[in-house]
Amino acid sequence: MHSILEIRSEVQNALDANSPLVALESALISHGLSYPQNLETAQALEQAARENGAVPATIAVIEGKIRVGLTEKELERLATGKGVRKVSRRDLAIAVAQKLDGATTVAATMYVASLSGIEVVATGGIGGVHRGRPSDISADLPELAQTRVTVVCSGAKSILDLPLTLEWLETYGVPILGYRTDEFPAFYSRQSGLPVDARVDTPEEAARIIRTKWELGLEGGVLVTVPVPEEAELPREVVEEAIERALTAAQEQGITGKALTPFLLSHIARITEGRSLAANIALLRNNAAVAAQIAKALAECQGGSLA
Ligand code: PSU
Ligand code: MN
Repeated sequence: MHSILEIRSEVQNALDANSPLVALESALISHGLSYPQNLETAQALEQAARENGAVPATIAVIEGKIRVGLTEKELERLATGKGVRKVSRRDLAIAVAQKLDGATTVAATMYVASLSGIEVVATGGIGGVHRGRPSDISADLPELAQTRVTVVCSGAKSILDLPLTLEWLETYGVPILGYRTDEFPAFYSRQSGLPVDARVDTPEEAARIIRTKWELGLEGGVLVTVPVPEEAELPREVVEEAIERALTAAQEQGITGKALTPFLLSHIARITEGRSLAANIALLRNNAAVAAQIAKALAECQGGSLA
């Protein structure tokens, strides 16, 4: 069997040179946003990573091949394709063996990033524990517990149960850093009222904690949380009301499982007349930029931090 990964040459060159890299998830392209904003956002995230000194590697499955780094055409294919499967950890083998197109969630992106040797993943919000359904836990959480990758995000999607999500991460030993914040961000809003484990104010401070964790032999990931830029923030009351309405609609229409997240997100965008969408795109771009800066700091902080 050939290598299970198809790594784009630009990405391979950066890996060989130990240059900074940022992996980007693709579920947000196929399932989080709609066309054409999804394609524009995917391109903007790659650009934000580049402008901040890292090579972007958007990860996806194309006709059964796990691709690390995509061409413009492939981004377009994910943004416009109808039958693109949302691929989390459990779906990876199915998508490969059945030669499907798949857009990877944070969990699957983390796994592929770690196989490739990429240390940082950027996204909007991770999955977590669903409100009122504590047994519906995103595969993103156990992935953070076991896979050695840093995930830069704006917290968990605010449609989730944030306190329960944080409890889960504590149980499984995932450190949560606040990037220039003392509070766990609430995706569309900058504050949640919940504390992070440590505040960091520079990419170097984040890199030092991440490297130290791994040097201590503590496997698994680190979560770096970055609040949405102020000018794009939505007031918490507005978000809460929109979420309540979306959750009620989901219940009435019997939406569950992997369809739930995309349903809630698009419903909330309609209720907030696009403001949630603008916030989502702004935080994604900002997270890609911060992720690139952390990747750079990590590249300059290779081992030895315990010495
Ligand atoms: N955040 C968004 N839009 C998304 C997602 C997160 O703003 O589409 C995706 C991510 O790919 C995340 C996934 O990994 O939702 C979690 O889905 P689930 O709860 O089904 O595991
Ligand atoms: Mn779920």
